[in-house]
Amino acid sequence: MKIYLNGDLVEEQDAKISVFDHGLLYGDGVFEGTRIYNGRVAFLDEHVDRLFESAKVLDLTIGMTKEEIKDATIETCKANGLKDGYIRHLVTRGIGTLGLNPYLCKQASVIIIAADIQLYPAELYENGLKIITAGTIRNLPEALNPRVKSLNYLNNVMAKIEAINAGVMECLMLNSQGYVAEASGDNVFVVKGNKLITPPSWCGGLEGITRNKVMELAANIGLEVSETVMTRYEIWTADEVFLTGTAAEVISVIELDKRIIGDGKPGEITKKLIEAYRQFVNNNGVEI
Ligand code: PXG
Repeated sequence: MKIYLNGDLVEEQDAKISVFDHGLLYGDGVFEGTRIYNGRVAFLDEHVDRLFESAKVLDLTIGMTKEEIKDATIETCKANGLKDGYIRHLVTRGIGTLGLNPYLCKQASVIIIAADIQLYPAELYENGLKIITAGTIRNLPEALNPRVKSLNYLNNVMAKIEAINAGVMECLMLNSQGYVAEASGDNVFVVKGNKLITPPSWCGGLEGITRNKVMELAANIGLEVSETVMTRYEIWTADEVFLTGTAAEVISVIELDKRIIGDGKPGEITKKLIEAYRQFVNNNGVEI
């Protein structure tokens, strides 16, 4: 596998960074996860825009233009002959001293990995996902805003540990006020009648690119879509619940904390949106 590392395509075993890189020392950096479908990169502009926005919040200078990052992405996909897969963009603060000061790091490191993707088993798309509510609350937007896709993902890792230890693969994360924020690596949606709701990102979630597309697709099939503050009341009383994310796409949630949601199987609206999303990503994107 060839990895893009600071302007070069290098073999995986040569793709190394310094132990003095602040990405490692402090989780100081940003990332993106993007999919390749049918020889096309899905939502490349959106992911690169979010990468730059996350970097901007951290006052991290990437040292490449958006166009250069996009060209490097396509080049990396080509070098690995990928038709379907997953791209991880990483921008770290770069090499510095054993001190927090990011301004002593001269140059950011830019890494692009294009690889195969590990997906949820197909069976879970047929039957739905069981999740728990994590005790770990989502990072406060007033502190490290969850809209920043930073290399410090410990908040989500802590929640994921709870999910796995409870025997499930995902979890719901609440914010400090008890409102629903998102899942550890996905956004959350509730269907009730003809209404589709998802929390606004100020409740403590990433503004998911899948989420935004699904809101558009849902409006196209006649649903009344809104960003609404919600508690678990909305989930307990929902007709359908589903998660969205680059890796998961759209996936039904059928249980929360062992309590059945709706009628305990993927609902008709969720199924329609799974299909509409797959249709979209298989027919759009930037050609490799
Ligand atoms: N919330 C969080 C915390 C995420 O990390 C999403 C929501 C969904 O956003 P997008 O833009 O992807 O619709 C994410 C994205 C992985 C993996 O390997 C996780 C994500 C993306 C790609 C891979 O678990 N999370």
